[in-house]
Amino acid sequence: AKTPMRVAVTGAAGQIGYSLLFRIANGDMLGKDQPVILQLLEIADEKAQKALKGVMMEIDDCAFPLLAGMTAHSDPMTAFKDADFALLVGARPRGPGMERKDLLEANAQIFTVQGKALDAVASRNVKVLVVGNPANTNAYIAMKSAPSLPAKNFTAMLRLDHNRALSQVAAKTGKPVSSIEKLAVWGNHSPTMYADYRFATIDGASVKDMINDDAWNRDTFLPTVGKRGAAIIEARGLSSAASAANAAIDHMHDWHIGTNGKWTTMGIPSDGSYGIPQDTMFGFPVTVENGEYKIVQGLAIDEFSQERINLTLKELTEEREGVAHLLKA
Ligand code: NAX
Repeated sequence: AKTPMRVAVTGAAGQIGYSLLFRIANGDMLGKDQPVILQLLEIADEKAQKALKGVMMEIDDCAFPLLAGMTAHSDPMTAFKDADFALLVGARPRGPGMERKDLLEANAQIFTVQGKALDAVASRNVKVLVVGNPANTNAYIAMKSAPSLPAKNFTAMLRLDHNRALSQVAAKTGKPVSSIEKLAVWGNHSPTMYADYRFATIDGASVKDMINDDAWNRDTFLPTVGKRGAAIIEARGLSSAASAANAAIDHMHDWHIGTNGKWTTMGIPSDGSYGIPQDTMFGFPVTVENGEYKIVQGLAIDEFSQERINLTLKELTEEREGVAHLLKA
């Protein structure tokens, strides 16, 4: 039998946690032959810790054959100890009257502390996924706070946007989601993200030619994908949770297992590709092999796409500048 892998999850008693943990313990993330140990972090607050205990009771009651251990934590230094994977889901939500700047700063503090803790105690090969918003900038901060870990170990979740784009393209073309290849989402996990089906194919045929409607792309597709989170809050009264958990599972699964030559989207520190400044945590089309992602190179960027990429990059640059003073301290 395989040695158990340690999976740390923050915000474990939250909405996304409630969908995510059961799927990890069920083997959906690392494979049906891979035992896991869950190391769950919540804030020290008594109510949160009690809620976490309740979730753990339910996980116990599933009697998952792959679950080799499970611990509750309020300190990232113990929660991240020897972690092979870290899913940073917990974040500070925007409170009433809170400015974007305050939100960025509150989260910058959380992700500085967690980045330092990962740096100190996690496996040197830890694969980190930041889900908590603003996800790209939080991932950037954690990465910068963990100088002894390779920068490439830090990623941000764009997979929900990617999956949303897939399902919109499937609906528009009337083809199954599973037949769509070479789709990608560029940039920030925010309404500025640029979902790009210019290179996508279905059974080898060009999706762009099949749809052949630039107005639909600009006026329907991009706003639908970009504002999907808001549409779900409006409909459900709560933000997306099961679909977010599913995307986190997909992201980590593909990073660990590989994509078999197929494209997916990950938010990763830029290596300068496509003119995105080094270290910017940016959604790129990637393939994954042997646990290493690689940016798909050589894609033509037309004028419309360049404008979109510039817009989402500008937002990320502003977020990064907004927290720069905290990283120097
Ligand atoms: P919830 O508010 O239900 O849960 C968050 C949990 O995190 C709470 O239990 C809270 O106590 C905990 N928490 C807060 N600060 C913490 C800290 N410093 N250490 C450990 N735990 C901490 O939110 P939920 O709906 O689960 O969403 C979690 C995050 O995901 C939010 O920031 C949300 O904006 C973000 N999302 C990101 C998405 C993406 O695609 N990247 C999509 C879904 C989601 O909106």
